[in-house]
Amino acid sequence: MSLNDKDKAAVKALWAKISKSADVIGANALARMLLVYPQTKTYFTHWTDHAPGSVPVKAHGKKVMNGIGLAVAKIDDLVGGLLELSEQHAFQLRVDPSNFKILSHCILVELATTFPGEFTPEAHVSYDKFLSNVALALSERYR
Ligand code: HNI
Repeated sequence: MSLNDKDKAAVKALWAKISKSADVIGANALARMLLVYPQTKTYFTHWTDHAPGSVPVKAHGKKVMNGIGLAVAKIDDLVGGLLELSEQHAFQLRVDPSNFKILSHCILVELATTFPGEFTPEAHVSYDKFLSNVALALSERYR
């Protein structure tokens, strides 16, 4: 489902409030993914530690949220804006695209628990649509 102007405004408004906490959200979302969906750990066998709060989890959580920040900036053209990241995940990292939905869900859970006041039903709907579209854009180069 494509994002309408209301969704885009809601995504940008919440991002403005939470972007300073992006590193923490990313690290927690990633840690949650690795714990709850242990099959995702197969992509990170080169790490020495997969525990919540570990150095690689924190560093990678930050990178992922940089990607989400890029997506917010490119919200009017997610496919074009995320093409390079899609290319990397498809051809270098070889991540099965079904995992994008899993991580998106973990990000939503983190947003909801960290910002219960700001994560209104309206923000929830718009972020759900936004992250679905991010996952779709990241899948672009797999076709
Ligand atoms: Ni992903 C690297 C963004 C989902 C596995 N990933 C990155 C980088 C960004 C990024 C940014 C760094 C690229 C670079 O170094 O130039 N990843 C995103 C985003 C999502 C996502 C925005 C979805 C919301 N990645 C996933 C998922 C997996 C995944 C779901 C696997 C389960 N990503 C990786 C791996 C790397 C990676 C593996 C390389 C990590 C490393 O240690 O080098």
